[in-house]
Amino acid sequence: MPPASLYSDLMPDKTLFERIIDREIPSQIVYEDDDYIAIRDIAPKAPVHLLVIPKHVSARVDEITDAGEMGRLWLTAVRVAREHLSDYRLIVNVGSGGGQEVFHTHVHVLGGWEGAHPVG
Ligand code: DGP
Repeated sequence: MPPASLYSDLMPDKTLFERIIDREIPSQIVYEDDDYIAIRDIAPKAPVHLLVIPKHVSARVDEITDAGEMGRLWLTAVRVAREHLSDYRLIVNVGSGGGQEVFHTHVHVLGGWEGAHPVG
């Protein structure tokens, strides 16, 4: 079981990102299709910081066991990234120890640094 998140404690019925998908919480949507949505991160860690989110909910990326589903997530992340950036990072935080705060799988797309970018 994934650790309980702050958001699931506050909103037991839906994840934060489900509320964004359902337009209950406003966000800046940069991409959407039947299966995915991409939004701007509310607290960007890079000049461009997007979140690519599957509409089919899993708490953590390692709950996705279907190769097609995993592949489509990464293909969508790359597609969204390339629409905004020529070079970029894709990051997934997994579990609270891995820095995950929202337990609805998502891929971070980060980029837009001019010159030096963060090491790591
Ligand atoms: P993670 O730590 O990997 O679970 O990333 C969660 C990200 O979600 C974090 O970078 C901040 C972002 N975030 C949290 N709340 C909101 C929100 O209400 N709107 C948007 N757009 N992003 C949010």
